[in-house]
Amino acid sequence: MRIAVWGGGSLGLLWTARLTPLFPEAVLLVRTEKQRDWIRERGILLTRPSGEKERIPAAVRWIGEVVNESFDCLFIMVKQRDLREVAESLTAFSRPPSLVLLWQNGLGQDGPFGSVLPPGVLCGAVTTEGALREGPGEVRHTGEGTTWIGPFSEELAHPGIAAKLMGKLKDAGISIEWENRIVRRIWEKVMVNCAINPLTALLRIPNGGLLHSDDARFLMKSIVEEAVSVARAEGIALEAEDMLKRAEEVCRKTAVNRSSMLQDVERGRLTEIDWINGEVVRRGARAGIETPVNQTLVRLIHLLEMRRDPDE
Ligand code: KPL
Repeated sequence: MRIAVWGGGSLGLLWTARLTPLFPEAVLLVRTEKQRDWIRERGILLTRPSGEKERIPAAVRWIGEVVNESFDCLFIMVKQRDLREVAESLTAFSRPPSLVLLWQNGLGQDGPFGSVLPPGVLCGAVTTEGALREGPGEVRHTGEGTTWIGPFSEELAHPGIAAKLMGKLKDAGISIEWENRIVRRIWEKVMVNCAINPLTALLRIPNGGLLHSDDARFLMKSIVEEAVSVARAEGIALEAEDMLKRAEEVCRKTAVNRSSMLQDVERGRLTEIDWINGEVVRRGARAGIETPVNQTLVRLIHLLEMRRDPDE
C-alpha cells in the first residue's frame, strides 16, 4: 500500500517514523528542499517518551517534485491555513488517493476538499498524542495517546484500504480506533482547544497554570458554554459540564506542556485561532447564537499576531 504523509511538522515526522517500518513504500512530503535534504541524509531522529532515541531512515520528497503520482492513502498533516493549497495540488496526482486523513486542529478542515475528491474518501483524525519538532528531521514523542479515525461521509469508497491501515497499525501496538462519529470527536477536541489554547497563549502559561486561577476557570466555563450551544445548533449534543471537566482534565494531565497556540505566539508564528474559537464564532453567527467571550479571545489573539515579526 502506497502511503504518503504530507507535512514535516511534529506529527508528520512522528507518523512517518511509525509508518515507514510497517509500509516500506511510505513517503514523507515536505515543503522545502532543505528539509528534504536534511532527512534524506540523516533520516528521522525520534526520541521516544522513555527518552530512548532512534534514527529511522525515511523516504522523503519535496512537494514541488510530486506530479503524476498516486497514493492509496494520504495523511494530510499541515495546518489548516495551508489546506486550500494542498487541495489544489491534489489535482496534479495521476489519480485521487483512496483514503485521505485530515489531522488538523479546529473545525472545517474538510471544506477545501469537497470539490477535488470523490465521495467516501475523506476521513478526519483526532489524536491525543503529543509531539514536538526539535529540528528539520527531529521529533520528540512527548506523550502517548490515542488516535481516532473516521469518515466525514456515511460510506467509505474503499473500506479495504481503511481496514488494512487500521489492522497494521493495531498489530504494531499503536493505540488507534475507528470512529464513525468523527465529527463529534472533532467537536470534543475543539472544546478543549477553545478553552485552553487562547488563554494559555495570552497569559503565557503552561496548560496546568489555568487551574490555579478562579478567573481563568470562569473564562474556560464561559468559552465552553458558548461553544457547546453552537455545537448543539449543528446537531452535536454535547454537555457543557462534561466538556469543561474534559478541558480541566487535559490541563491536569498536560500541566507542564505549552499549548500549540502558546508555542506559535512565542515563535512569532500565526496561530490557529481562526479555525478554533474563530470557527465557533462564525458558526454561532450563522445559527443566531452569541459568542462574546470566544469573539473577544479571537480579537485578542489577532492583536498578539500583529505584534509578531513578519520575517519570522
Ligand atoms: O491540543 C492541544 C494543543 O496544545 O493544541 C492541547 C490539548 C491544549 C494540549 O496542549
